[in-house]
Amino acid sequence: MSSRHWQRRRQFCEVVAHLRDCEEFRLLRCSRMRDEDEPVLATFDQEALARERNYASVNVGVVLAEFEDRRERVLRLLSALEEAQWLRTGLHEEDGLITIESHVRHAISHDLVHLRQIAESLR
Ligand code: NI
Repeated sequence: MSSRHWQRRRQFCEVVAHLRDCEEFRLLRCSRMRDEDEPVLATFDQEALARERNYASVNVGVVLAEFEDRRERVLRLLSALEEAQWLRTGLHEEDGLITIESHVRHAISHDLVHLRQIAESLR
């Protein structure tokens, strides 16, 4: 297979691994906002994580399954929330005061950015 093929395949793996890790943080942040009063939510260094978890050489099937598992856990958490709990807050290190709701809205546009990126890499 061509080197361009491998290059695109690697990019795809990296994006999926990134989405998996974002979902892991999302789960943690949402559950902390639900359970604690205005927790401080630390940012994470995406580049460092990519190196540490070796995004470039992951098994895409495994990573997809891990993403799915975390996404499902986030959805379970969200669907169990009472309406008022959507407005529970956290203090995000970069974005300041956020709510579970605003965090989820942000997640949706983040998904779209990366979906577009994947679609383009498949052209
Ligand atoms: Ni991203």
